[in-house]
Amino acid sequence: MDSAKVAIVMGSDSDLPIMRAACDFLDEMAVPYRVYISSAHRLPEKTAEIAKTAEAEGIEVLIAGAGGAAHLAGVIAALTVLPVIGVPIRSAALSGVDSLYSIVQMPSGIPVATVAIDGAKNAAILACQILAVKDAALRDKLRVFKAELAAGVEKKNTRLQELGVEAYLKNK
Ligand code: RP5
Repeated sequence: MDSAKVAIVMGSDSDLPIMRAACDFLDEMAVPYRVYISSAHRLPEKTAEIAKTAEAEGIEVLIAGAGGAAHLAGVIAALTVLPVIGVPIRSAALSGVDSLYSIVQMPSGIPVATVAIDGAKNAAILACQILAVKDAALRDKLRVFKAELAAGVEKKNTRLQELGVEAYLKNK
């Protein structure tokens, strides 16, 4: 058994280019994870097994990304008491609004923490923040990450003040 703390599940390999951002952020934070393709509709028993065995396998947070009639995160949340973060994947027909509504509108008692459409990176950041409640080293890494975000905005603002709107946009 590995020491994975996060399980990333997605409904199809077509979700992988988006869900990869979650893998990348967990790699950056050196948080071990497992990644699965499963499906609430096409492979329901396997999805249930992933959800039911996660806790015993040492998983502490699950991230589930799916598009369209996106029931993956909700089904997983129904089968575990671990926190589940849902990533609505942008769909061709309805631009991901279908995915968003399917994931966010959970019935009372079975919450899924839903991020923005295609918000896989935010899902991983939130997963790290959940793990960091009892991991001071990870908390420090997240502080550095957020300080870098702030520094990036400061830098852009300084440049905007120096150049003005026209030149800033021309040199962007
Ligand atoms: C969902 O249906 C998947 O999560 C994916 O976002 C969408 C389309 O799947 P594919 O037809 O590309 O396999 O279950």
